[in-house]
Amino acid sequence: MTDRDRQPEDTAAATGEPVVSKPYIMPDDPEPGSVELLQKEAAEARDRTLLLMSRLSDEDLHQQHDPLMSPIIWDVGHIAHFEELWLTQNLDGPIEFSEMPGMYNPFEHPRATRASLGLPSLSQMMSRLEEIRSRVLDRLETVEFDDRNTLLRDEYVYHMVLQHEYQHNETILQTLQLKTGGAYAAPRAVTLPRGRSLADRPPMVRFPGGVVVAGTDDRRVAYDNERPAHEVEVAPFWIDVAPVSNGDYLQFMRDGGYSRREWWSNAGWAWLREAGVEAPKHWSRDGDVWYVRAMDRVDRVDLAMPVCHVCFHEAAAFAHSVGKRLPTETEWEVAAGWHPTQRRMQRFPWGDAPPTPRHANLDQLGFGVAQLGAYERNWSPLGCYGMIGDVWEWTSSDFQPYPGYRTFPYAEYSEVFFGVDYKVLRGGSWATRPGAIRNSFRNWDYPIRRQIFSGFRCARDD
Ligand code: AVJ
Ligand code: FE
Repeated sequence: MTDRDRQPEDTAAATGEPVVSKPYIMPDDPEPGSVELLQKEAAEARDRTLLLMSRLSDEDLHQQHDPLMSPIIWDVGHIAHFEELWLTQNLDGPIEFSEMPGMYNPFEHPRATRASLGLPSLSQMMSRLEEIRSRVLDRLETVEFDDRNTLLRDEYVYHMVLQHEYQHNETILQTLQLKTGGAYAAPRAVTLPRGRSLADRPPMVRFPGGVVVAGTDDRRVAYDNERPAHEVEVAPFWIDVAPVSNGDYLQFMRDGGYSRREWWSNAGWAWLREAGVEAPKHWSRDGDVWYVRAMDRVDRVDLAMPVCHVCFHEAAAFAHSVGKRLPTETEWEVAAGWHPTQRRMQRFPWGDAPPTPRHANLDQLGFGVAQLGAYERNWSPLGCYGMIGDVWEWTSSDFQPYPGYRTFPYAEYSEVFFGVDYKVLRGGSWATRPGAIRNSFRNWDYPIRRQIFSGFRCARDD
């Protein structure tokens, strides 16, 4: 069934039954670059959006659950109108991002104001999704993938729109984790594998220094901020084999981490005074025992899981407390993908092949992080575990353009955010769809943000 003949009543949101879509590229998939594959991927992306919405009431969808987040129905409308903008209007001639319909234009309406926009009801939104998608699919039947059109070459604009939906799915999950009025009943569809002790591994590995190639020249799916590939001279450094665990982080807390001024930067201390927190977001305490909530599940903090929901300042303070620092984003990328003998950057820690459910904790359906060591394929050539999946990892780098950066196709994705206000995060989280992550992918947020699925690993100089 294509989205075109799908009726609103068939959808998960209408029936309340989750549609568990096939998450990964399968051997019987249509050929890469074919219209059939794009159709299939578009339907699969939409199934996931609808699955995430399937247990939410109209009220849940329209409410502002947190000032940092949009009402979920806004994300859904924005997904649809972004698709309309790029895959109908824009294919035959350039149009500007600012032509996005006012209500769904993120620059016209800050997140905290979006609940008062008079957003459509769920059933109106379902019709809107159908209507736009049917025009997109009609247009796809006749589109000519002309190599002289940089939007269409290698189906770039279709991959961009798919990734946009995937990214907003992660945004929706951040909102669902913050949901008011009862925890989100996560449609858990997979049981995450158990971890393996990494105690037989050294705690850190060393990069001997040298010239590497960071970034990518891929023009099929990479965003403009990942390009171009460029040589960087990297000094020798050490980096943690694994992300910082809850056990490590509890030790920091017990060592007085949240009250020892000397471990915090000035900005970090100022944030801490104002925020007044004593643990990662979504942690709670009963006497001496710490609990963590992931959607509707509350468990004792598992010492073997990577710490999640910490901000840059907490990550930097932890690193300082153990005599380390955060890696730069280049160091992170080297640790994730540099192949020492082939002298090239791999697309993923395990090689160039896309992830499967056995490679990393991605794709949302476990609805939480997995214990460290759970994925035996998730090792990089340098010897780092878990650089893709579970938690985004804070780096020490500001979000800046690479040398030779050129905006493509719109400045509102990256360019308007470049500067010293944002820190780069790498590697994706459990809430990231596999099509929206690779070693070169750059995420960014303010250093005070904890609503994202963020953890970190430490590095140090030689
Ligand atoms: C890359 C996650 C920072 O949510 O602001 C979605 C992704 N850009 N629509 C964001 C994005 C445009 C972006 N981040
Ligand atoms: Fe967007």
